[in-house]
Amino acid sequence: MIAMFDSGLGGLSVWRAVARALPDWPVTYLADQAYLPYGSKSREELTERSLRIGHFLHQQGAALLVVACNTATSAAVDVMRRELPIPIVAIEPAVKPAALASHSGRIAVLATEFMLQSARFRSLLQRHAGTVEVLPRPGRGWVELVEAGELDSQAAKEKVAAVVEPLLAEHVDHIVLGCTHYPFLAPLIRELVGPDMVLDDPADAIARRAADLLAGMTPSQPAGYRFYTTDDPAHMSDVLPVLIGQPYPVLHAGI
Ligand code: DGN
Repeated sequence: MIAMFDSGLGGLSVWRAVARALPDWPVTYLADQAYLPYGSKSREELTERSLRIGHFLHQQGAALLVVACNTATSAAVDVMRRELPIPIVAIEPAVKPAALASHSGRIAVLATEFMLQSARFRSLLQRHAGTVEVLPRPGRGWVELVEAGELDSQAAKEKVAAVVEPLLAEHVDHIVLGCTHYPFLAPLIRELVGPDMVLDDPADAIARRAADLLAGMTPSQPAGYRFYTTDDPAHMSDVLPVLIGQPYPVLHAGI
C-alpha cells in the first residue's frame, strides 16, 4: 500500500495525483488534524509527529511513504529517511522548475511561515533559484479555508486576494504553490492572475516519482482507499467530497 500524510486535508491535492497515476495501488491517507496547523509548530514537534505517523503507517503495511506536506518535509525528512525502513517521497516547493521556466526572472513562492523560514528552504533557493528573484509569501488563513472546505466563499476570495493582489504589480510569471493545501484555492488565484501566470504544483511530479519507485512491485493488498484522521472523523467525512469529489468512510487514528 502507498501511505501518505499531511497535517490535514491539503495533502489530498497530492492524493488526487497519486490515485490517478497508480490506480492499481491501495492508498492510505492520514490527516494529522489534531495537530494542525503544522506551520506554527516547532521542528521537534514536527519531527515527533512525522515519525509517529510514519511508524503507524508502516505497521499498516506501507510499501512507500509520501510526505504530502511541505512543512513536515522541511522539518523532518532527513530523520524520517534514517528511522523508517521504507522508501520516502517528500514534497517540496517547485522552485527548480519555476526558476528554469521563468521569463520575467521573478517568481513568488507561497508556503507556510515555517517552510519559508526553514534551512531547507534556504538551501532549496541556493541550489535551484539561480539568478531568479524569489518573493516568499505566506498564504495567511488559507490552510483554515481548505480545512473547512471553503473554496469559494466571500471570506476565501478576500483571503486569497490579500496575498495574491499585491503580487500583480511585482512582475512575477510563476507562483509556486509550496503548501499542499493551496492547490485547492488555485481557481480563486487564477481568477485574480489571469490565464498567463503559471501556478506550479508538484503533485504530478510526486506521483511520477512514486510510480518509478514502485515499478516492478505488486501491491500485497487489493486496490482501494482508506482515510484516517487523528481528530474527529465526522468533520473529515463532511469535507472529503468537497475536496476530492466523493465520500469515503474516515477512521480515527489514536496516535
Ligand atoms: N499542507 C502543509 C504543507 O504543505 O506545508 C501545511 C499546512 C499546515 O499545517 N500549516
